[in-house]
Amino acid sequence: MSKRVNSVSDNLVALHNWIEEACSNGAVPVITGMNGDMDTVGSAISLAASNPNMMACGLHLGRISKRVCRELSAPFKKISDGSDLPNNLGGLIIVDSASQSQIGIELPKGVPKCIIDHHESNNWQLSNSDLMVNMDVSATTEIIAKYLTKHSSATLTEPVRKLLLAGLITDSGRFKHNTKDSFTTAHEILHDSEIEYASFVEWLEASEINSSERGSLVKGMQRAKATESGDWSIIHSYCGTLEGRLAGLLLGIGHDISLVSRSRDGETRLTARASKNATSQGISLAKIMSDIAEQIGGEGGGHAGAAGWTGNVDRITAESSFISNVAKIPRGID
Ligand SMILES: [Mn+2]
Repeated sequence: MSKRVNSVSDNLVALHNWIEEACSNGAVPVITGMNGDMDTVGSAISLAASNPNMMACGLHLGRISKRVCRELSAPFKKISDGSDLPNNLGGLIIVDSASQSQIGIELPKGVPKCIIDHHESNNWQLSNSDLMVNMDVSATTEIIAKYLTKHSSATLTEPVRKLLLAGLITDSGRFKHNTKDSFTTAHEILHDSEIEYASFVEWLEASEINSSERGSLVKGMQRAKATESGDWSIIHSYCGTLEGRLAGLLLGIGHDISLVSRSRDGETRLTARASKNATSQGISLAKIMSDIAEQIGGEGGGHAGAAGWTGNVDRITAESSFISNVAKIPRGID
């Protein structure tokens, strides 16, 4: 049986108690999702800053996280499997990951774990000593920001605030698909800080896309095809890199949904984005991606407006499955 608590402050108290206990028993790695996006990395490093027994670690740093960590000198340990974790473990915290496969390493057995996440659904198996903190927020850094504000305000240094804000800005698509509560969290992060918001956003979004990547995005746009699927319009394409970026660019054209696929070594990955209009009228990409996993195998999930799937079928089969799942959803009135 897992410990489940409901209200935000109960969740934060439970989290605090879990952390205190785990850190008194040994080292507590804070493990990131393998995509290494700014939300998972920002969450891990900020939370780890609240106790010397915690350390942020993970398989990979994404493009933005890598630059942000370098420029803020934020401590992050790269690991390649479970044997890279310390021996005297007091617990394991996993941030912003809906399943063990999303962190990409095998976790040691019998160690209490705490999952801090905001995905709609998850595949974690919890035991008695485990804790799940799942909140309906726009970014996991929001949960960490709420936790630090309440239980460890001294941890909110300028670099920690920047990491939290960076995670919130990127996961909410620069405050385009967040709940109104995110503004309160953003205010709490910025309140009493020296951060100048506009320059911070500019710094965060400074593009480091090289010319071959730009070429690949242009090709991806040239290959794009528009299709109607039931009540919905979809624009889809494929590329070899930066699928999320391409999906975002394609959605800007104005379709309900954008879909980008990528195939490599027999593995196909789908990345999709949906407009706010589409999600409020019935589209949940998270649900579609997990339905695809049930139908053709692999693993899928995410959020209503941004989700992904990975599996071992060819690109055409995966795309067709996505398109036919979309066709089944009636367009509702929001
Ligand atoms: Mn996230």
